[in-house]
Amino acid sequence: MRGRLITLEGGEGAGKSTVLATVRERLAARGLDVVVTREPGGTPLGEAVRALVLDPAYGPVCAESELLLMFAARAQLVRSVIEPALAAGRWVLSDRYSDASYAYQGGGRGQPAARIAELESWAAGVRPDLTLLLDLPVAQGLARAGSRAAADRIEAERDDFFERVRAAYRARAAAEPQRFRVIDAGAELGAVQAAVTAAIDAYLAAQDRR
Ligand code: Z5A
Repeated sequence: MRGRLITLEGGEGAGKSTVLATVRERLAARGLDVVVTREPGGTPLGEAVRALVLDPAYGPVCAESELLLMFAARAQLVRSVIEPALAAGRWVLSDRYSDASYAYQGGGRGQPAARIAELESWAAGVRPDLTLLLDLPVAQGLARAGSRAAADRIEAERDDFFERVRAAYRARAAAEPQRFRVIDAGAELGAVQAAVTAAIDAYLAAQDRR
């Protein structure tokens, strides 16, 4: 039986990396064989693209280049990691995926959604089965992210850019409620982890009924 692709999405400092372990453990406890990856990245080529696209030394980068680089990394990841894993019945958990392109390059940079959808269909070809959107106010996320190391090229954007990113994510979640679960990521960590666990358990229960 084909595996499932679960993605974690959200703005800066939303807590994706922090809750990823919770999701992985929940899936593994059910005996599922889980492959964890991230975007951009997850392959040697993708990690090289990540280093390029986040390095402030290359800025300013035009929106078209940024979008194509994200999909170059994604195409490689799908063909060499995601699709083989799904075909083998494994479950894939990805820290960001194509919704990030709609949010950052679409909402943030103004690239048309139709263009991104065409790239998604052609270059990626695999859509997530379940997406957990960790949503929190921009200022709160930036405060969390700001307490870490130096900002990368995209983290250095202005607040209005991140407001557009958040709005684009929320619009996608509203448009596809069957795929998205919106988690209040502004809550304290225990509450966020409990909400994430509940969302995963509900999804697994629904899979069992199929
Ligand atoms: N990008 C793009 O533009 N287009 C695309 O198609 C894709 C990506 C795929 C790299 O992503 C960048 O690429 C990203 C989008 C762009 N933009 N930037 N910059 P990334 O996911 O690797 O980088 P990130 O978004 O900067 O991740 P992040 O800031 O590390 O966010 P996070 O993983 O969601 O957060 P975290 O590391 O788990 O938590 C941040 C801090 O908050 C940390 O100190 C935690 O201990 C703390 N935290 C977490 N949860 C809580 C709660 N609940 N309470 C209190 N503190 C908390």
